[in-house]
Amino acid sequence: MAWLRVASSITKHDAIRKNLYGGRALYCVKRTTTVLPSTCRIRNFHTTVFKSKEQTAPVPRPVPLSKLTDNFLDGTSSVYLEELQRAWEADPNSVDESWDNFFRNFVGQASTSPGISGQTIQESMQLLLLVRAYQVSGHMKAKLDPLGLEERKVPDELDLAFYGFTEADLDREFFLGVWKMSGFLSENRPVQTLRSILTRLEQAYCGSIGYEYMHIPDREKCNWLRDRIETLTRTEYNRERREVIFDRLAWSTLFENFLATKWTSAKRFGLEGGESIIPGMKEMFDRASDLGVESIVMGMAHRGRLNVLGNVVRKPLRQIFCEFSGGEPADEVGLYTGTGDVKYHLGTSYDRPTRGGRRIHLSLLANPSHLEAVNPLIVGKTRAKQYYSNDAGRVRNMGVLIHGDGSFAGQGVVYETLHLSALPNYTTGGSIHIVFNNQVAFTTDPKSGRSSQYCTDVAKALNAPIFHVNGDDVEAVVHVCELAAEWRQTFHSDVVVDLVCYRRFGHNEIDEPSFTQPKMYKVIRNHPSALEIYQKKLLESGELTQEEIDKIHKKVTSILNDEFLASKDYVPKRRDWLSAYWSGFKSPEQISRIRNTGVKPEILKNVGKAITILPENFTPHKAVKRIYEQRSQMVETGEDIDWGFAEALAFSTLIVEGNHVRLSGQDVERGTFSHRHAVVHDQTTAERYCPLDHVIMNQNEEMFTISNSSLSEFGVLGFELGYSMENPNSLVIWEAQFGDFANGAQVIFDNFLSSGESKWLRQTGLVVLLPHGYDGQGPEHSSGRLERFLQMADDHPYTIPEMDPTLRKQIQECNWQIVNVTTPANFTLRKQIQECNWQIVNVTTPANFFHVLRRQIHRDFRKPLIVMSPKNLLRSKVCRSNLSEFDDVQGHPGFDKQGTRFKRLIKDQNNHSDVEGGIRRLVLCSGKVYYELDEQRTKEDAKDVALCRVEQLCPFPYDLVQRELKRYPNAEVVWCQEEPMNMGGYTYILPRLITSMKAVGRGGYEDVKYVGRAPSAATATGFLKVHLKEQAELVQKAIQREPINFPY
Ligand SMILES: Cc1ncc(C[n+]2csc(CCOP(=O)(O)OP(=O)(O)O)c2C)c(N)n1
Ligand SMILES: [Mg+2]
Repeated sequence: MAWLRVASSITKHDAIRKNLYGGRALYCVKRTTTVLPSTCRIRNFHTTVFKSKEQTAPVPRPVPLSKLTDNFLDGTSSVYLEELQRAWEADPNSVDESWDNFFRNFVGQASTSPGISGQTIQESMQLLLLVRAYQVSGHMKAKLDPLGLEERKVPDELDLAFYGFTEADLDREFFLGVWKMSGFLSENRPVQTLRSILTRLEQAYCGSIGYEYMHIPDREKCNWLRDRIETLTRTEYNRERREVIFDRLAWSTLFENFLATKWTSAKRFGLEGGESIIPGMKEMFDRASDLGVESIVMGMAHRGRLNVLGNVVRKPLRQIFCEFSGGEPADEVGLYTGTGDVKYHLGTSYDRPTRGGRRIHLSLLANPSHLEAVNPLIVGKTRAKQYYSNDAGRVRNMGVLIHGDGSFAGQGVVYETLHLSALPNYTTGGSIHIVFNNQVAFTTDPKSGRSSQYCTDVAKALNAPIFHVNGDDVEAVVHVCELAAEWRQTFHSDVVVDLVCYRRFGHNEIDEPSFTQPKMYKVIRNHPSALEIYQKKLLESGELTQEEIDKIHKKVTSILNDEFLASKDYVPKRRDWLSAYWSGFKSPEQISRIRNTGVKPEILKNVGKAITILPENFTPHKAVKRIYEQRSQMVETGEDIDWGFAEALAFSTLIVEGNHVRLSGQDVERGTFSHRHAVVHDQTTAERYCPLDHVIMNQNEEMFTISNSSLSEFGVLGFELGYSMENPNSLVIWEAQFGDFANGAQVIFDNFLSSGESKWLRQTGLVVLLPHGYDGQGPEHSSGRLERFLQMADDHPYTIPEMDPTLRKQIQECNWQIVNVTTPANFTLRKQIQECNWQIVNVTTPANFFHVLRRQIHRDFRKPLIVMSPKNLLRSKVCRSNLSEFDDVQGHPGFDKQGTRFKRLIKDQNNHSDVEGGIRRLVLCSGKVYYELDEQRTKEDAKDVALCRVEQLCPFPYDLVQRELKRYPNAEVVWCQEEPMNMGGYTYILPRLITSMKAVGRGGYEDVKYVGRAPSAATATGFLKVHLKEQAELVQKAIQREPINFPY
């Protein structure tokens, strides 16, 4: 009967909704699929039904789903449906398209399909629930654990009996179609017996793959997946593909075996137990390449890294073996090699040929031990690649991340990185995540390691599909890996492959796993490898013969042996140094020239104008309008340039010179302290305008990028670091909201930024702006924790860098253009800054900020720059510079012997001569306290006190400090800071100042006086009054007539 099916369809729809909303009040759905609360409409039907009929058709009363029986057709619904069918028969266009489809497909079919004539509404609903249950929970019954130890309760919803079906129903035919659905529920599916429906459901959802996607609130995406999961028949690989898969699995397995036999007691964090990840990755990359991916940036931890390097990235095996034996490349002796790192942290990049005959560029980033910390870098680097290759569709460059099960569930940076995935200025069009889920983390079982059912549950928050797969079924692994690539290239969003496997040995090869996982390891000991399982399967099916299998084994083993032999004589041709864009950049032992950073006055004026114009008919907020007018005035008069404008001038002049500038962090567009206003908002239309997007004609939209970020430090700083590593011709900046929040990203500072060049020979010019300065806002908003960055600096506290004679010779012999090299100090300076791990500055003038930013780009090497940036100086009337300090005109302020450039130390502003014997005290300080000291000095008319600003704390400006010490031969030397004694610059400055004093014969430890706050646990007081008192005291003390007591 037509009724049955009509009503069944309606109830199907309701059943789905009820299922989805967990039995709560049903919702009505508009044709546009906008969901409205039930209270807003009358009934829980497909509302389009009412569109043309609201006036004529009787409105049925709601019938609770649980109460629905065939008899309900006797009620008002049947009248309604009769009406509907009659209307359709008279004019098919008079009813909604879905009903039209329905009637066309099924009315009349009943009479020719006796098999389904007995299908009741109840059964239709139950079948629909059954299919839904498999879609939602089929993965709970999937055979995911190769060891079979997993204890999971199969949900009742996957049991036929739950729906009232019995054995007797198995051979009855049923129809399942629902409009706008794919897979089992698509309208064009033939009728099937319950048995075959169930068989396919089991095959599709409960085999070696468990699909989780029903959390994705997008029908199109779910249907896309259903099309691929719920195919009419099972999809199979042909013989040719199987041979390739087998060959790749053999490589993966035999590689680990080979390492195990050659280096029996070495730690290598092998992937035994999860070898199928290698064929999986290879097939994933092949498929991605077929779909347009040209370059993949990869990140992974220790486990299986060597295998991935050798078999996937194709780093030459002889090189891997050579490194494994501890061989140092001959041509690197005497060159800068840094500290190096253990072999399972190293990265590399290669071009890999694909199965489809293309080439794909693969780069594996080096990473520290800290699990998952590399994630944001991968995404950042991928995004940078997309910028530099004009990959606007984000289809040619892709990030792939390999995780461990314990770390994916446990590390917060996983979530922080996932959360960048759809943000306009951070998205990369989706990353593929592979979780190497060996069901253990070191010695910790999942039940102690996570609260979620799966280790991948965090990805559900981002609506990523998750494909759990049994690692023993290599074909299933390959299948989901391909599917992941297809998903990413289709929907441009993240996707997760959860490769459920096991760890054949201990956490590393010398660990004893039975101490802690005795039961598991009893099973593992007798468990065949994935290769053995696959080999058996192919032999049994007759697709490969024993001879063919032996041949593959022999081939792989003999190549491994040959490469091992070759590794003994292996000498790298060139250093694994800087990649393509970085050629010509200098390593620390190659002296780079120092360039001036002043800009021609005409350029300054022109860009200054360009970035102070707002479009006509644009209505900025009136305070912002005033700021832009003031900036325009600054360009006009060349006076009183403030911090925000100096920064904008640095950015715009770099853009004019063709560089890419990117600044990101929390609220950076306006600026936390409302000083930047880089993006202006129209007060009537809410349109945005960014003047720095219009510095040059037809400026690329992203050439200047400024972006508010998600509220993450670890994730966003990591992202920007990865971004900065792609191309040196970019000024990439991360700004913390307040400096103290940077400690949420401590791993990035400790393990990447401060030590990356030393460990992995990779440079970065990333700039980090950390608002810092004591202005009474309490412990959490005063300090950028300067001391921590200084503590990680590797410039020597007791050795003043000397000019190495061989270096001088090297410079003379080479043909690099060297300008302004006049004194040994210049050589020293270059060597010092190139050798030091990073630069730390606390700059006090807008002009010096301009130059220190430009200096990052105007040199032939890259170094990270940490800036303690000001807060109250942003609006200060005294913290201003003249435009002449930015230009390169000889004789202008700012221009000295060497040209216009960043000043590492700003000498006293009182025109002192080379020797000033009458000065009783030399106060060295850094940052905004200078202005307070200067004010106090004026107030007390203390002309016999000299104030010197150490603008660059690291590397320490030994040369300039010595110069100032000599200038004031009789002065008491004071270090003044506003931070507590155990913080700020003191502990870093002290030994370096002593070294400088000794060098000029001015005493030692006891002669360096301290003025500042007492040691403290908290960075600052929470009481404004206390702050003001402390601040006044320290400033007065620094200027007081009486000598300062030692030490405090
Ligand atoms: C942030 C961090 N914490 C702790 C460790 C020490 N550690 C190294 S491996 C490991 C276990 C990781 O487990 P999992 O993510 O499941 O990877 P598996 O070793 O099992 O492949 C731990 C705790 C680390 N490297 N990084
Ligand atoms: Mg694990």
